[in-house]
Amino acid sequence: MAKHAFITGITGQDGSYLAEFLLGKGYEIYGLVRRNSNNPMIRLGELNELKKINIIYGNMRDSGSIARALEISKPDEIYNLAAQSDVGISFQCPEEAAEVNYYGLGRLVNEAIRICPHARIYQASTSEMFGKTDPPQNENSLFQPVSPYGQAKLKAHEDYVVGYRNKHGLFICSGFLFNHESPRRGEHFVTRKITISLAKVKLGLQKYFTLGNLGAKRDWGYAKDYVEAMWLMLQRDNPDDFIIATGEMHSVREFTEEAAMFLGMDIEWVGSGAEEKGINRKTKKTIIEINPAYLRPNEVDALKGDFSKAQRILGWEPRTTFKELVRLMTKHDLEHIEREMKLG
Ligand code: NAP
Ligand code: F7E
Repeated sequence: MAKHAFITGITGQDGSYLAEFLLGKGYEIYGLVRRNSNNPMIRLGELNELKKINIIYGNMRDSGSIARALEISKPDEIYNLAAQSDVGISFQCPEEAAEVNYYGLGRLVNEAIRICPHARIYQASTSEMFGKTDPPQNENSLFQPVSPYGQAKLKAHEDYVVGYRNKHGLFICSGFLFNHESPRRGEHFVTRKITISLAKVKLGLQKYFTLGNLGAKRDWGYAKDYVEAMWLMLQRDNPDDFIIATGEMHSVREFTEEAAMFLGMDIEWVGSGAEEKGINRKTKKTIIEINPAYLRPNEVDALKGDFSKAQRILGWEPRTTFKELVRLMTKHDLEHIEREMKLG
């Protein structure tokens, strides 16, 4: 009989890749979808097998809806991917970060203990929990989050992953995933913003765009590679926590240069601080400016994950290099925008 997987956050970037991956493994998929004023199925629409996914309306802020979803789905495995996942926005809406990212997991695990106590649970933890700790970060590194997002995720990990594993013997694992991107990444995250904006500059649809902190360094991997690690964690005999990363670190500036290079634009940086500009060396036109509105009240400077435990125990390793990731995202956005232009 097919195993049942219940995925919260199925309409997000990771949810869509995970659903695709688990369908390939023969799972029956149930996804929690919240009411939205627009079409929440945009990413899932890319999947040919969308009709095979059982959609259940609900919300991580509503225990009753979570209980109903668990009763309907009868899951063997639960993947908790739902979150207010935008770090910058979490400074402006800290209560939402706590409500969804911390209390949301609390509602889910408490209902799971009652309704499906044998279900195995994956929790989407994050490199943001390491915050100010110097790279490379591993499973034993100090947690020093600096944003309401990172703080809510850390408390969720401490109380409901480590806490409920010890107190209730729950099979629950945290994946400390470092930044992972794709053509399905939300358009406000810096990588996707860069690839879309540069493609529009290249096609003459806009003259320039603005960024915040060009010096921030991240460990960027490909989302499609990372969802397999979530599944692998739930196939083991015992629950445990794992870093999932590439072990490479690049700055926002480097990401921008690489994407521009793919589009045939060589960037020269002039000026400093808020006055810095990125200039197309050939045309001498400014294509990037700094907008202080994108600077955060508190920033995580540098993240680079040591994924050796996952490699050793799960047999997992990243398959896509930084260069390949930047190129596949930029190519996708260029072709997508060109297609839209042709359609008028
Ligand atoms: P995403 O694209 O922003 O997706 C978030 C999902 O959560 C969406 O499906 C969203 O629904 C749903 N959601 C938000 N609030 C909800 C609520 N109150 N009730 C029910 N659903 C709600 O995020 P992602 O990049 O796929 O990330 C997946 C998970 O991994 C998140 O928990 C994130 O914090 C974590 N994470 C991500 C990264 C990364 O680099 N991508 C790294 C580490 C950890 P709508 O579609 O309706 O908005
Ligand atoms: O920012 C800098 C910004 O918003 C990356 C989430 O998936 O990964 C993600 O969080 C860096 C930061 O991702 C702009 O200051 C510069 O230093 O793409 P981001 P994030 O904050 O790292 C972690 C692991 C998660 O768990 C989160 O859910 O880029 N930056 N200029 C900018 N960032 C944005 N968004 N926009 C800019 O214009």
